[in-house]
Amino acid sequence: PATHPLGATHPLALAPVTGPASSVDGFVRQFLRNLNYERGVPLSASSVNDRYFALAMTVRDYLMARWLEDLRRQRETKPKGVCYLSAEYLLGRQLDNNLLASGLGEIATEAMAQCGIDIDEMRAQEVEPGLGNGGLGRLAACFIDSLATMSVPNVGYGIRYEYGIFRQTFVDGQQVEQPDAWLTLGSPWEFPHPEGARKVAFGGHTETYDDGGVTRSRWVPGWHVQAVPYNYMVPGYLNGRVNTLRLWSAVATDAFDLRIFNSGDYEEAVRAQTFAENISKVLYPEDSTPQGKELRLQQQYFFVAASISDFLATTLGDDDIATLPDRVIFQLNDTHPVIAVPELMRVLVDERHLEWDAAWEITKQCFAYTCHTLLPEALEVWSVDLLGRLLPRHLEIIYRINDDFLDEVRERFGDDEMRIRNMSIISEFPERSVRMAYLATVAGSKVNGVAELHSQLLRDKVLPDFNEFFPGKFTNVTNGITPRRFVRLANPGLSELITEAIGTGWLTDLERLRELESYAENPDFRAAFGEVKAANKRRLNEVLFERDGFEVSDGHMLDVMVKRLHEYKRQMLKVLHIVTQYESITSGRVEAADIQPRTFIFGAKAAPGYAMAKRIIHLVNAVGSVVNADPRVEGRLKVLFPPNYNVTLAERVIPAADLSEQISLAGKEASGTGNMKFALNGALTIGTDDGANVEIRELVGDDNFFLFGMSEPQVEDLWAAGYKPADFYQADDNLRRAMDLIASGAFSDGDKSVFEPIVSNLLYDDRFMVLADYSSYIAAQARVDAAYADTDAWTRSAILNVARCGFFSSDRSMRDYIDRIWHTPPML
Ligand code: NBX
Repeated sequence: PATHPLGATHPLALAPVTGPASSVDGFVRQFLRNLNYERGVPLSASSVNDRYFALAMTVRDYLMARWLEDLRRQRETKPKGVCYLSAEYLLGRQLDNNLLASGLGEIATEAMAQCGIDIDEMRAQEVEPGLGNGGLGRLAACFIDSLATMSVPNVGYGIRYEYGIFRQTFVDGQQVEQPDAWLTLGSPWEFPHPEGARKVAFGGHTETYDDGGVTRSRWVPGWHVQAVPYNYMVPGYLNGRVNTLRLWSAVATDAFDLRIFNSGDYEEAVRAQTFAENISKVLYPEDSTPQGKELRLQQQYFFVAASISDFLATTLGDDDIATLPDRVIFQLNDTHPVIAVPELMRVLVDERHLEWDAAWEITKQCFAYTCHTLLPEALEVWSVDLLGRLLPRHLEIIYRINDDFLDEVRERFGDDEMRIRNMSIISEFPERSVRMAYLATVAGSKVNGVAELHSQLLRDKVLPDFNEFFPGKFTNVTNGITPRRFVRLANPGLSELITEAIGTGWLTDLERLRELESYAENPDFRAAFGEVKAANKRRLNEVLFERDGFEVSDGHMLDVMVKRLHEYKRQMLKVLHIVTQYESITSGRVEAADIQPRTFIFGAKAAPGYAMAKRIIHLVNAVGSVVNADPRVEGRLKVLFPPNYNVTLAERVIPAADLSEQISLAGKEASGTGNMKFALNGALTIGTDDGANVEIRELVGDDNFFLFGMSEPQVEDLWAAGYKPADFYQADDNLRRAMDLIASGAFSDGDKSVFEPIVSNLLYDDRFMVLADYSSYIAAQARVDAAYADTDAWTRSAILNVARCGFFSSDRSMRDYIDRIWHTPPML
């Protein structure tokens, strides 16, 4: 019998197309087959969506044999794999990514041309799956790309939200959220498997029972939902590997449904169905500030319970449960999936009847935890009341874990009640609740921060008692980004230039960018590099004109700040800089001709309930309207705020940028990953000594980085000394003028009340010390202006940024996780 990867035993059942046989003719044939037989339309009557689907399916077909082959080999060789548990995956568009990974880009373009189809129109048809808020979700997407590229067995587990991150629009400069109905036209990339559904329980009560002389606990749930898996291919870059992303969708169970339906209560039946399906309905748009909502806990438990059950059923199968740590490591992407810890304990103890201690030994080896924050308000807690209602058995298990843990603490440190209180997984104030980060730390084999500084602060400031108690548990893995999407796809011009200079290996070995260092001294290379940047600006202008009607000025420095709107990230500092420039020119103290022409680009969504963030968005738009309409600064200052910043827009904006704004208060940004994307695309950074900025600056050198602001220890000292922002306002004329201009109503048609809360907050509270860092920031911006005037020297620095940032490949991050945390060798 044939041993074709598709498993065909009949010679005629061989796959129609496979990798090596790929040709333009073959691609056209398969495309038309998909259009006719899968979409059910002839080419002549096909819609753009039909053609997009048929194209995507054709790419899928090429990857399919590899996918099945990888799954078969994994079943056979039983390697240890990584199950990445993440409530968010901010994937971005898939078509180009999958064309690149499969090496089909040129063939597909030619095949479409032969069919009279513009492949760019196909690209534009794809709605990006925005199943994440920002950095944390995008990091997960980069990591699964790298694992596939490195041939490491991995399943990414998450939630198939029907609505992703909201679509942002502006009405009179204010954010208005629209639902992101990304599935309306269907998605060609997903494979639903209703037969693989897992049943997830909620509510009810617990009881003990006698099991042949052994007293056991069990959970008697109150209700269930079905978790239906949708599989997505995660192809490695040109290596013939395809991993899996498995996202769960909630549907009502038949039983639940039918019972009520048969009782004649139609409305109640439909209500029950709606209730169940709400669980995967929408992504929570809060980034960094958890809301403690019941539905959110339902989402968390829903996807981790389904994932663990799925792994045990489909991968561990009948193998001895004690071998679980040899087969899997569950990586917890922040605390959102931490309920997986008591869930695995419940399965091991209640269902598989392991002794508690044996189960705990297994569980500890199977988890590791990544923390992505330092903000105390971002550390997730669940009230015992809510948790006990929704997951009563899990609450009991958490109490037992805590009791055992605190016993150990007492054994080591004696009855140090203060320490016990501080380390307890259960906190008593302001209400009795479970500290999920503590639970993750106690259970995880390792705990990591996401940049050197962050990991250090985690050890020293956030979890010092745990660091003392668990020596060696804490480690750092600095974040990274995938160079396939964020350099090769986003910046084809630069990619070509790099490949011409140093050959092709750099995309999977990003440290090789070092070889570009000598090219920084080559005038021809600098000229070509400058031309690529100029071309990227034109590409951006096209998109901004098309999507937002913006007219962009030529020859401007592009100064870009794109990231979620959060006070700690300090978009307000950027606003104060712009207002200062504007005020100093319009008041005649500075000649417009004396400053570098700049276009400021913002991109930022605010959580819908975050009032201050929304006000800041309003202010940015208001400043933009006034500045852009004022002839006195025409050709010198421009402010653009395209709405709905997302991965697709990032891919256009970042390669065009000259200046990358990374200006958080030191000690607040865990890492940042946008900072890495900008540097690798040849922007210079103006930034604080925060997150991964620290490592970027160390690598690119002080001459190629604009550092400003207080260091983290200086921030601490100023707090300790008693920070009075008004003193800074009084002491700095420029700052006073900028603040006064905002307060005067100059950007709100004379209405002083509109932005008063922003001004007051800065003057009398200013948690993130915007005013304290203002003068240092303005001085750094003057250095930026001076440096930009020497175009050639600027370009040289930009090239050195690219050459020296290979460290920030997510392939390197994955290697660090593998070596220090996972111990999962690649499959050969
Ligand atoms: O994670 C971000 C950090 O702020 C960045 O510094 C870091 O680079 C990035 C990747 O490590 N955190 C983040 O994006 N958090 C969330 O998105 C988030 C989402 C939901 C939620 C809490 C946080 N409930």
